[in-house]
Amino acid sequence: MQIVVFIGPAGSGKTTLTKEFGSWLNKNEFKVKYINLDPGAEEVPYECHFDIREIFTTREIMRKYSLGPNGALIKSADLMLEKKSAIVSRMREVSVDCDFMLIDTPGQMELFVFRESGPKLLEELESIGHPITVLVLDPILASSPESFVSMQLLSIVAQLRLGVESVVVFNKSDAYGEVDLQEIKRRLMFGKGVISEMALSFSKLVEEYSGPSRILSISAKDKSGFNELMDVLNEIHCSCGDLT
Ligand SMILES: Nc1nc2c(ncn2[C@@H]2O[C@H](COP(=O)(O)OP(=O)(O)OP(=O)(O)O)[C@@H](O)[C@H]2O)c(=O)[nH]1
Ligand SMILES: [Mg+2]
Repeated sequence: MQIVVFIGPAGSGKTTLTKEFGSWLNKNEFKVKYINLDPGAEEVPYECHFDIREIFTTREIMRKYSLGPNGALIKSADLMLEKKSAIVSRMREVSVDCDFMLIDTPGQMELFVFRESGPKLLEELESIGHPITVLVLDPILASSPESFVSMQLLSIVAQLRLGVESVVVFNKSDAYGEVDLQEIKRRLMFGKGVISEMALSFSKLVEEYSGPSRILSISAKDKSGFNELMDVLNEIHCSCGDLT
């Protein structure tokens, strides 16, 4: 069984991708289970096999603790840690008879990655299967070579914090086109000044740890790039020694 955790900045398409990649997997005869870990979600477009909102919602937290939206989001992240055992135990039940467990996470990526709940939850999930994160990004965040490298670094930071391997997907290629890696590389090579030099050396460093095949352009809306995403997930899944 593969556990795929979709993380990423607000509005990058995590929820849409969870739904569309899941239905694509279904059509390819895989058994899929869906988990929603976003307590702030109003609606989710897929059938949840476990939904954090069964335990609490961000709206309830705002009322109960008289908090504003940001305070409630932080409290939600910390509650996730408090309720970790109950959450993982529900996930364990759900993991029976399934090929892929797809996990949707909150838009406030920093809460999942930098507070304790995300790393601790993923650590516990290792007892069920080997999680892989998919960092879902908007192509607008890679509009210059320097911002592209910043996103690569974000992926490395997520790997360091969460302790699991990560794939970067630039979503919404239907609207923005595919991210041209060759062109970015070329512009990085010929960039002038300290910032460009810094971007180039960071880019080399990132490639050492993740490789170019870990960056994909996809469209959740058009279901394009899913074969490539599947190939990379399988490659990581096999390289971590889990051949189930
Ligand atoms: N054009 C286009 N729009 C997309 C794609 N994927 C998602 N969107 C749109 O992007 C917006 C945000 O999508 P969501 O799936 O809710 O993104 P999210 O990352 O789950 O958002 P939060 O959970 O609120 O952070 C919606 O309007 C989607 O319809 C895509 O592949 N192409
Ligand atoms: Mg979402």
